[in-house]
Amino acid sequence: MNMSTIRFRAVTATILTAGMMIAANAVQAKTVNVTFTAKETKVAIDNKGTMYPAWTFDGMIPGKVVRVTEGDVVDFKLVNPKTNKNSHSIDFHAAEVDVLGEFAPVKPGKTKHFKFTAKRPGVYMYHCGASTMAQHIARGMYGVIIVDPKAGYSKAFPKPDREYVLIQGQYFPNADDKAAMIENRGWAGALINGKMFNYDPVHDPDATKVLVSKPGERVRIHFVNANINMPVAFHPIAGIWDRVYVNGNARNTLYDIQTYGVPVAAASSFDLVSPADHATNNAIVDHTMSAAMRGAITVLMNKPDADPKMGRGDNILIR
Ligand SMILES: [Cu+2]
Repeated sequence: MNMSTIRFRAVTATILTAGMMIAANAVQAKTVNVTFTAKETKVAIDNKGTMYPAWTFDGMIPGKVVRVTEGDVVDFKLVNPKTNKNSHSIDFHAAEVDVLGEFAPVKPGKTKHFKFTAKRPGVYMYHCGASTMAQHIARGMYGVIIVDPKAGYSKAFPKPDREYVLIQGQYFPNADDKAAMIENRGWAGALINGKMFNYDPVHDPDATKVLVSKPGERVRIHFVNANINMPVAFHPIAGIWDRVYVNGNARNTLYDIQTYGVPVAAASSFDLVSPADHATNNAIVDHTMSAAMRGAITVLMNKPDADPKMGRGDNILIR
């Protein structure tokens, strides 16, 4: 057997292996059914229960967490009940489709149905894109879709001990002033998962929830900037980001970062590993002071008796 034969055989083997891998992945890929119902309804935007005339997906700010695996087909339906006053739409940043097709506005009484394949792993914003978009996002129509890599966890992308979703938005008390939203005037609060100081009993006596982990655990925060006009300076007070996965993708990993800038409509994943030998606390903030002091502070308590259910399964976005 001469060298060119060996090379030919090696190439053939590689092609066969690649073909088998594609076949295996095709079997694994699944269809995930997701339905959102647009709801124009009042929701609490602080821990006191101050009500706001929101526009939402399914009555919640943010909408539900959508989680799929790279290669999956998302079979999506948007229902806009005829009781609503406005058209609404969906814009999944994880979808590569037609802005005038899949993402087109849906009138009250109509339903939109389409499919897309989540081809690229990462953490992506979704939002309503109906006009005026600034108002539809400011009033609460946004959320996150996580596309886990089909390769799974690895040394380059270690399995976290806990995961949390934090989505930041801007609160405009005058829900009808579209010009103010576009020009960034009059915003009065920074919402974390829909509420100012949602997980910060230090600054808000009405706050009852915090994030928790055990000392030394790897905590992965999936962070989305759903602001209208403000970039976010994402920083863990009393800690350092062990890794930042830009866009939530391990191909884009940064190490040992104090503060990472997240532009509007972007998302990234952040690993924090607390000291293993004693209990500590972190305050995860938008270090932009106008946002921090208006609500963008989240307490993470790292203590031995941390609730094992927190930061796992359905408890990654704490309502
Ligand atoms: Cu909308």
